[in-house]
Amino acid sequence: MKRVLLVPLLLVAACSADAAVTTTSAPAAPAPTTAPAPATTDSSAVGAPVTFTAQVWADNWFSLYVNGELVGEDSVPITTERSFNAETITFTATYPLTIAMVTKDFKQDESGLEYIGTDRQQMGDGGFIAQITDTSTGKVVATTTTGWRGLVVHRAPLNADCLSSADPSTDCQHEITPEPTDWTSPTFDDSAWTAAIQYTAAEVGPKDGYDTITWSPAAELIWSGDLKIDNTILWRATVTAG
Ligand SMILES: [Ca+2]
Ligand SMILES: [Ca+2]
Repeated sequence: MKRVLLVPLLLVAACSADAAVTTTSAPAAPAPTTAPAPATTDSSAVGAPVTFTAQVWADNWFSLYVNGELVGEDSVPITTERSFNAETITFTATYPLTIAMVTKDFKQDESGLEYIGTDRQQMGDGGFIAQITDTSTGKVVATTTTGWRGLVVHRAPLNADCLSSADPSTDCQHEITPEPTDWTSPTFDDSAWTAAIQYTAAEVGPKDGYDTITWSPAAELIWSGDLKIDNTILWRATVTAG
């Protein structure tokens, strides 16, 4: 009787050993997932640093990040009335470039309106255009296009009937979306962001400074889906080669 019982016990032991081998080999599987990390690290280290110029015209204000670092911002404060001006920012970086920008249409407060309390009380509108030139080749390597992706983080007013309110700061509704963590980073996933919309010069009405720059034919005036209600937008674009 005892010999009969021993056989199944040995079989169980053998099976357990096999399972153990399979299990211990599993932790080795994550090894391939470490492969993308060096690729990302390499991308910012490979190649000699290049000097670029970024030319930007924004209604009304912008800041510019490259590969996760702030490289410049609009020198005219957004609180300046009619803060229309073009900027040229010089920076050094290595390809590929992850371009990230904040653009802001002026709003007097969370109502989204401007000239509050005057006969010009209104929704202001936005729009911007940018191009980046590789100074080692003189070529424009990036321009604003509908290939840029944006995330609207401030919308107001959500109720247009507050436009004529005597107290828009109370009556106008707004929506704020928190800025995602590390959204300027090359590794940030912006696949859920929405594609930029191209607008005509007639729609945006570009003003002072716009005509002082020779824009590439590829550079488009862009914004998100609503020039007036979308007040603050985060943008991302990638430049893979010089
Ligand atoms: Ca504006
Ligand atoms: Ca606005």
